Amino acid sequence: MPTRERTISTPTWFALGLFLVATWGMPATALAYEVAPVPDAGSLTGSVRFAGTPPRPDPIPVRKNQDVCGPSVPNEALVLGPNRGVKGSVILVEGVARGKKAEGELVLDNARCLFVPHAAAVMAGAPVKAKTSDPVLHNAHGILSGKTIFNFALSVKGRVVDITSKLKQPGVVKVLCDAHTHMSAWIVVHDSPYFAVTDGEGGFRIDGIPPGKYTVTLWHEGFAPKGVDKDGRPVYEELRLHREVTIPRGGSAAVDFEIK
Ligand SMILES: [Cu+2]
Repeated sequence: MPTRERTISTPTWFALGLFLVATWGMPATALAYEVAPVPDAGSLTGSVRFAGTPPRPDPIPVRKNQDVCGPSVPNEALVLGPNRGVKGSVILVEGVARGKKAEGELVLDNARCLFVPHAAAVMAGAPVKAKTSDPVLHNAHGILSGKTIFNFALSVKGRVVDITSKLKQPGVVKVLCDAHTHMSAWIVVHDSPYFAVTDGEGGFRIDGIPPGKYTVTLWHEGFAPKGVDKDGRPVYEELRLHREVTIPRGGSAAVDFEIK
């Protein structure tokens, strides 16, 4: 019997080639998240603590509008609470494709020449607004992977800009005010609503998680100096730690991170 070889037709190769060309260089897109009931949901609690002797970064000098902003602002890269709990660490449960609905709205304020909150997290597509409560000109300039994804002037006290549509891709967005080189903030955009930002004591809690095994990521903006950016802002080595966690049916799991 003659051997019949399976061959791929020229049009198929052509189509495959077009697909490869079309997808080459595209950022990895997250799986579409689906809101669904979560029977036997579990929760994740934990903390982030600083181990060892914490560095004490210098205050950041203010170069413009000192009459409103003051001569310097505290460096918010590493903010420790009681027992060296690390405030402003972002905790992400990875790979949850179905589950609870995202709730609430993130408002990034410019208040007394600081972005408030300094570190935040949001689900891609969930409502986010930037506003200013100050009498000086600020802007909110969002950068993801070295590219500007939004840049709005916040010129009038009370002005609110909706930036929801700019935060559709998961990733770590650095926010700068180009007018004030002492100002910076972070928005971590996640592909599901399963995230938390540690409180003033370094604690966090995430509820409504479908039972199962997950990788949990800790992200922190870092405190080990890496130099300065083009405007002289201090830049730090970002931290990412990963842990495997099993969320039990209707129960709670705990994970404690240490950074140093
Ligand atoms: Cu500003």
